[in-house]
Amino acid sequence: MRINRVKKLWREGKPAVGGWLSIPHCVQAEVMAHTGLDWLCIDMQHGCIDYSDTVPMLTAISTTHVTPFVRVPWNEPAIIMKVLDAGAYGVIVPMVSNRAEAERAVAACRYPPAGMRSNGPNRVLLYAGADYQKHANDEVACVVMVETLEGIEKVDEIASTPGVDAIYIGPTDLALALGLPPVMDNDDPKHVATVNRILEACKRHKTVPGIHTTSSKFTQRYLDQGFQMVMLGADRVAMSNYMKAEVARLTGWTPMAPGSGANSGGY
Ligand code: 3PY
Ligand code: MG
Repeated sequence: MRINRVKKLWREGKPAVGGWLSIPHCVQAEVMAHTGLDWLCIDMQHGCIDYSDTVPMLTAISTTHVTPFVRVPWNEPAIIMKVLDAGAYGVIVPMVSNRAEAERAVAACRYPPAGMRSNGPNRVLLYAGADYQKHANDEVACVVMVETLEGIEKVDEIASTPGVDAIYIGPTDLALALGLPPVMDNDDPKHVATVNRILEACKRHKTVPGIHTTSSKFTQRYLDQGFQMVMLGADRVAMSNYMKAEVARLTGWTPMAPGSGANSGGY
């Protein structure tokens, strides 16, 4: 089986930096896969992305050495198994709040006896190789998000759940859970303390710590703190920021007022 390059980096104690795909098309997925990142995540939770978009996006990513992840819309075994069958090498499961929910996510990612994943790999056999089922339980990454109040309180039981490879912090849901505005790159002391609390729990249980950002400044900060799965930038945001900055550089021409699509989020 083709190895999961990101899990190899984690096993070696190294970090992996990734990007986020919210636009439902294979071409921009391929463009993003040529930017030097270790992994890309196709966002089926908040991105405008459906299963029929996800499959060609996975195919586009597999023209490179970038490791493909999918954030599923919810902690549902059916969609977790279906994106793995199509070639995702890792899933990111949103809003996991306790041990039972973490176990549910793990079980969907692992073939018996470790879990309850149903046999039926399709496109992943072309990407991974014919011996996929033999090694999938070790190579597939099960990443659960901690971003709710209950999840913060129960972070130790989540981080110590067998089969959970990484905990990924969603900074804006985390902010809402703390009663703060949903700011992505967040300097609020309460937010910083909670991020550190989750990081420490990950270190205690030898689970990979991960977090979403929207800038190299915060990506670097979290890498320096020891996070090993850090998201640097999303396709939609990169496109929007770049064009707005270029528009602003021109003189002798009056640009139209930007639409309300001006964004501060990381999706
Ligand atoms: C959040 O900010 O809540 C996220 O889920 C980011 O991916
Ligand atoms: Mg979230």
